[in-house]
Amino acid sequence: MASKEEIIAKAQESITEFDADMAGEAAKEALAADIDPVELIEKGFTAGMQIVGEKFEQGSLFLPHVLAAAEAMNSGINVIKPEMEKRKSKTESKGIVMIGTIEGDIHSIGKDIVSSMLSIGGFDVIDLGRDVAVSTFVEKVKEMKPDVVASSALMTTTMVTQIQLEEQLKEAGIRDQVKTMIGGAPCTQDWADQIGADIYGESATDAVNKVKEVLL
Ligand code: B12
Repeated sequence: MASKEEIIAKAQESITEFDADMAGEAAKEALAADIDPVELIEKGFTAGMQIVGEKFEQGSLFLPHVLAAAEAMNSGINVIKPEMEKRKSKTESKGIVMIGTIEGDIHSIGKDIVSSMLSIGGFDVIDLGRDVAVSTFVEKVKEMKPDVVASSALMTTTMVTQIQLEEQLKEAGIRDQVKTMIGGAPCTQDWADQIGADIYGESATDAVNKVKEVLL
């Protein structure tokens, strides 16, 4: 049987080789070898996507490659999702987190990972999907009263819309009833401070730790 390092390397390679079948296989092998799904995602799939992202930025890979890498990532994650669900804390819900990718932005991979990790961490997660209108965030917060509303932004052009979310929650008179969390590659703690968001999460693990700090 392949070692843990080999399986994680295979997961990474499946993304950089845009190979959805290989990603599924690596995920199955990881489950069989009892490798922590969180580690497989972070050190395998996400690390692979980072390499693809860098090559895309340097101009040595193009959009179809990125799309194929994203598909490979999804097929790997789909294999381990049921296992992650099983590991979900069986204790009472630690709180409700509503999450979505902000209006105008269709990047969903990072948001999906954050959402899975929060769910494993024992939170009830309401995932609104991607390209979620600010008005939808606000309506859903009114209706479902989550403890945290989290927005993901992967582009400098869409992170500015996180300001509108802060403002529209204030206009609706519900800003003090919910904590706001932001994340996604261009976001920083500075940005969170500037726009008045309560929590900034750098990664999925960081998001879970910070939500725990604030709510528990
Ligand atoms: C994959 C990808 C795509 C895929 C997305 C598939 C999908 N279903 O998500 C596709 C091919 C569809 C795509 C499309 C586009 N993309 Co694109 N894409 C990427 C790429 C390569 C990787 C992003 C990714 O998934 N990373 C892996 C995940 C795991 O990491 P992550 O998202 O950062 O998430 C982690 C943390 O940030 C954090 N996190 C994420 N969300 C949240 C939320 C919260 C609340 C918290 C706490 C934490 C958190 O936790 C996650 C896990 O640890 C990046 C490059 C890069 N280096 O980021 C470009 C990038 C984001 N894309 C870019 C662009 C320009 C586009 C397009 C406009 C391209 C085009 N010309 O058509 C379109 C966007 C259209 C739109 N309206 O949104 C630019 C954005 C530049 C900018 N303005 O800032 C980037 C930076 C590439 C570049 N340098 O040009 N893209």
